Amino acid sequence: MLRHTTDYCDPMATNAGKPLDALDLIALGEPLVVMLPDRSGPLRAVPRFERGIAGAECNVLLGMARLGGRGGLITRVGSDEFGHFVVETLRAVGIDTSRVEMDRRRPTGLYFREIAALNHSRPIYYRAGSAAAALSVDQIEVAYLVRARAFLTTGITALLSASAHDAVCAALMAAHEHGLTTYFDPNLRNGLWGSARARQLIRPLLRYVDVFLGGEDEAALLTGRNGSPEKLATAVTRLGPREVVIKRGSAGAHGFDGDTSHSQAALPTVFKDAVGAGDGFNAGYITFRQRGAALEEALRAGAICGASVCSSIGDFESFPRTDDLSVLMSDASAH
Ligand code: KDG
Repeated sequence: MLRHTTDYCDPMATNAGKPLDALDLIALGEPLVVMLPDRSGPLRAVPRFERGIAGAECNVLLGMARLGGRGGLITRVGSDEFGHFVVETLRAVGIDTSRVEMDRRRPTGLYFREIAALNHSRPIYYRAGSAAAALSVDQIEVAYLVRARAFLTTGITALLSASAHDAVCAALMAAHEHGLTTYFDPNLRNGLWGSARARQLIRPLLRYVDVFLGGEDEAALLTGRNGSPEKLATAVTRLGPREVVIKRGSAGAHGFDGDTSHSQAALPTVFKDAVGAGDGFNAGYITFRQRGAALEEALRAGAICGASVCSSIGDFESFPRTDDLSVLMSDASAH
């Protein structure tokens, strides 16, 4: 079961001591309303759905909020019921929504999840022409970006539309120039405006990226190389990023920060669905790095958060809270 909006908030999460308007991370990306089926099988045979919130960048912000981080989102949603639902859900956990524009003509992006055999799920999108596809450079304000220590976006946003690609490019350049740590997850998928030209559209962005958090296949496509995770990580650094995490699903993750290289095994989980696991990994990894953790510890936090997300069908509902994560971290380091 999805939790009620107000339960997303971690009572242990505190922002005490931080300047009121300071943010740990600003993200740029499309929030989606997700409809989760109450049973497996083709959607034509599913009578009931539970509404949730999704979207890669939102998932990262929601995960970080569970761990006490404060984020802000730059985006567009429709001025419709789902748009209000998204804004209220994010606000309820303290995410700054002052840069969420509500569009009177375009709808909030929506997708349905279909669960096939063996728990493989398939997304079915209703996002073409969504409000977020009209993201543009007009929404990128340096004065807002510099409130944060870090910036994150994904290839989903970069490939939504030509104007969204421009916005991603402008935001990455500005964040990089103003000393924010810039994080990028390619999160490549079919069916978006730029999907067929992903390599050509994303490669030039990587020169403004500090930390690359991507899959093996994505790193191979973007670098034009194949090989071990170590080789792929080195190849990615040649495109710009100084720190690279290669996420490998059930084979774990490999990190390289210029000095150290470390491989983390995937952790066992009660598996329901992997969608959102990469975002959960990112939220754990970024939070730990921001708090000064070494590469190895941040990879472990990422692996625990990613594995936790796999234990529910929603994108982030089973993301751990601070106290649970501390216990899981000590258990994992004991093995
Ligand atoms: O990483 C999970 C997201 O990708 C999901 O919540 C939404 O598929 C999605 C998309 O394309 O934004």
